[in-house]
Amino acid sequence: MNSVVSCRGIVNSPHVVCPLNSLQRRFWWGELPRGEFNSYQECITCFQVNMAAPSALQLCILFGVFPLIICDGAKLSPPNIVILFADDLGFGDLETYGHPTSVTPNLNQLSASGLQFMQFYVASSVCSPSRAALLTGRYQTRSGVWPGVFIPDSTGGLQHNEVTIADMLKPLNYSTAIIGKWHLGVGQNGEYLPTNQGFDEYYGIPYSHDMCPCPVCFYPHDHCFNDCDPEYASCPLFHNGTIVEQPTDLLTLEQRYTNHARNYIATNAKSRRPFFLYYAYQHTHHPQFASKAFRNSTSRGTFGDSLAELDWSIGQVVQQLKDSGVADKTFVFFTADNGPSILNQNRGGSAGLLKCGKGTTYEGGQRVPAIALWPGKIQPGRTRELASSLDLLPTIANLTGAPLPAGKVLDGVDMSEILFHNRPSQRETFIYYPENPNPTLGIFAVRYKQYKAHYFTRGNKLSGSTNRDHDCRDSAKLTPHDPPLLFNLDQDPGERYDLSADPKYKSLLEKIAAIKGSFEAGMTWGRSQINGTNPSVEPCCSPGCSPFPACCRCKGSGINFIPV
Ligand SMILES: [Ca+2]
Repeated sequence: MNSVVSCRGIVNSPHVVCPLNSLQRRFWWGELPRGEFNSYQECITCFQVNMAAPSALQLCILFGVFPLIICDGAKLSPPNIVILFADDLGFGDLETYGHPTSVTPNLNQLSASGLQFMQFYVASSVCSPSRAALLTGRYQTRSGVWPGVFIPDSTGGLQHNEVTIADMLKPLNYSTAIIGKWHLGVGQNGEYLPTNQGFDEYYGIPYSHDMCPCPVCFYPHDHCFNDCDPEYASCPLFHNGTIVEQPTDLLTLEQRYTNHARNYIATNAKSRRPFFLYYAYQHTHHPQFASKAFRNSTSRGTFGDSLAELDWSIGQVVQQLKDSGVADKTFVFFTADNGPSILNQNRGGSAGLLKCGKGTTYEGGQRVPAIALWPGKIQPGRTRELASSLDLLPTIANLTGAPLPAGKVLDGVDMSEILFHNRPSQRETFIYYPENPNPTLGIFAVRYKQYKAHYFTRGNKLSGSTNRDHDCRDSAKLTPHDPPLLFNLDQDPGERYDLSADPKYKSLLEKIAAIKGSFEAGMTWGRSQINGTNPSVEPCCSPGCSPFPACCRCKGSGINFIPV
């Protein structure tokens, strides 16, 4: 007996027959595959790609071995997930995005083997909210990770009732780990650390390495741009909930992070357990550091050296996936948390031809590099389809078969159409909130297809007090726009030529206003978790903390430290 079904993503296909017998249909549960199939093999392919890893039991039932489950569990297990997340890396910083002096052979290879996104957005132009949005698939305004970022003595953190990708995958027996920068709160007794947010293991510095009492610079014999220690960050290095080193030796940090990642991959691959690795690099955030092997290795200075070490590490991770025999069972996604810190000039990254950078809702603040890799599944190439870090959670849910978080409003959409079918994105819009949002002002800008409307603009010190573009400077105060500034990003990615006065765009502006109004009507602002501070929660300054950061004494804390 045959069943008429249709395949997800195949639009306008009249129908097709997927051969299911009555027993198979009786024991199938959940959504039936929809698609156009000429053979069993096509049907299998549809399942593997579109159904995103149905369980072994489901496949066995469908393809006729039920009730004897003799399928190869390794082949049918859901894919491993690896997210590689750079820090403050701009749209123009990689060779593969056009930078003339960066040295990134491994990212070049990643791009050549994978799908490179040209219009990929993060949900915020600063660290903590961007990370919250990636891990939850929800705007930071919902999860309460606003305004700004957590600092070491913040009392708050990502709330436990938020569902991270790690939380989502745990019921599927995934092993979950984060290496590197967490930046979603520590709290009293480490209550907000990753091991309380769905991750089995954590190894890293829980915030930016310039936030600790002793700021660091790089290269002992170079000019120090701030008061600094040349080789250490006084930040604590955590393994799970325990501080294992303080200050942290930056010269060996990336090597250790990378070894940890390689061992994690090898161990889980050997045990055939699916894993989720979230590797959130300290690179290339200011102040840049690198191990001795990468010092002065590029003509791009400290930023280039830091980027070169990041690139090396990514090559190591990809190589380990190959060495462990799981490269074709692993979905790898590389991106960055926000645009470049132009404040730091040539030590702060590049947005390429995009306008401004970190801390702003201009393109340079939130459009970042992104590359997806899954050998045999994702065809190499470039895409101009619109996508966001918000989309990773629903995409991973689809790939793994994990149920979406119950009772949560998601702002992401599944990217599978872009990744696997070279079809248009489900996403036509993108909403821009400022780095320091509040419910009174709300949305700053809206992208709809190739158009972007700015309702408010504001410069930011992170985009440079001396930036030649005065719109980016901190001196560019909050400015409302009515009608909103309107740019065609396909023609004008640098946001230079305002179209709003042209009457032919009147109906477009009305359409965008309706999108904005509808989104704001559906936005329930989560209670802010970033407002409270208490020095007693700062790990490195807590009484009795061991090892205590001997490089300096704590007085004040975090970014407001007072060096003594
Ligand atoms: Ca960042």
